[in-house]
Amino acid sequence: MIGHITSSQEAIALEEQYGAHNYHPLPVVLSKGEGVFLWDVEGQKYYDFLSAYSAVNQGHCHPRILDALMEQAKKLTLTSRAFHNDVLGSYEKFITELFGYDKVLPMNTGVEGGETAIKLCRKWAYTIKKIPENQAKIIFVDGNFWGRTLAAISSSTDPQSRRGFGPYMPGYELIPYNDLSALEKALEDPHVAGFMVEPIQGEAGVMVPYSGYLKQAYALCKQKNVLFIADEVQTGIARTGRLFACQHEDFRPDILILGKALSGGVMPVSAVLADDEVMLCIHPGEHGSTFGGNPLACAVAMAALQVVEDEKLSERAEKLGRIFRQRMQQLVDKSQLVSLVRGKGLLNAIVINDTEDSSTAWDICLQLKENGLLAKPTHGNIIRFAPPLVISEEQLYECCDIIERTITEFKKV
Ligand code: IF1
Repeated sequence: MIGHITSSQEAIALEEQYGAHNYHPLPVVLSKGEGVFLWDVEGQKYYDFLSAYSAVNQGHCHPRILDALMEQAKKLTLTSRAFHNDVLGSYEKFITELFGYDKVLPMNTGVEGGETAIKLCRKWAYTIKKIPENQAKIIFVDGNFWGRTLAAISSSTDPQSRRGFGPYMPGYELIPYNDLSALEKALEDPHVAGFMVEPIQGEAGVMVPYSGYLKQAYALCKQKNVLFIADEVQTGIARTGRLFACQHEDFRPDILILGKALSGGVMPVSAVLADDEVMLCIHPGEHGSTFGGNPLACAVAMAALQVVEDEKLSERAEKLGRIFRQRMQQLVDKSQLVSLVRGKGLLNAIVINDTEDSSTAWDICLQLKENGLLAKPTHGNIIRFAPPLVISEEQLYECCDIIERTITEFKKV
């Protein structure tokens, strides 16, 4: 095979030499994935507890999703939207009925979903709410993360994401997360068009708002004719124990953004769902992308969503997530090193009790890797644990044993 890698060391050296240095990965080089497992170049097997940031909820290389990919790939992969294709309409019907919206705007990456949602919100503001042109404001919360484009980092409160990339997108306002009075105050401004928020903040460290925050925030937005935009790129597709996380509080966001596991991790597929009043504010030629809604992505996404339904991945995430947090709570109770566990469904994190040295979480992840489990810290001393939702109960217990043993035996170097 062209450029066949024969050792992890060789792979890392090539990336160091020829690739941009925009990541600092854990020192492991993966070459095979199946279900909850990954294998490195040397054949070492690992449990995947990151799931590519919740993009492989259905497990690596799910056979039904791969079959859909290969079947469609042999027929037609891309037409652009200059022409119709014979898969898009069926996919649009399927996903809008599954999630309960009038329409979908198909894109590719999660951040394109966010950009699409903000364009829809602004267009709705000028067309329907009659906010003066170029005066629409979007409210975001501290700790938000919705991607790496200039519009996305313009709302970021994380210096690493934001610093050195100015000037920034105007028309944004930041308020504290999980603080309804701050939202109520911000909504007094008649030029506010939308409030965009992750139901659980993934990158910020699996920050779970208090029960009722999301629903009450939605109610405040409704009172002020402001669109509630849910960024469910990471929390959606069964990850938190529901098809999408807002369902925990029984409300429908005005705009729902999906990505990542929408394709089961086989290719970038994202989607923005909304009802006609919002969606029809964008007219032909005002938005889109070369690959948005391509037949390959549509076929893959339908299979990926069908797997979520048929394998009851939401119910599994709910049940196994409770078991996981119970086990981690036992660890919190007896270990000095872990101060708390938090999460919903199978999106969880532990907080490492070491404020001085933020490398402790990293060192623990290195040890977890040696013990056969792959995870990565988010900001500071927080380790996110998010296995594929197809993990079995026995495998989950085995992984809890690995985590407990690693933490208990951990010695700072
Ligand atoms: C990286 C973080 C996670 C997301 C939410 C939109 C997007 C993401 C809630 C954009 C993407 C990815 C990006 C990836 C690592 C990962 C990540 F660490 F960056 F922050 F998951 F937490 N909304 N998150 O989490 O989707 O355009 O990437 O498809 O940039 O390193 P995307």
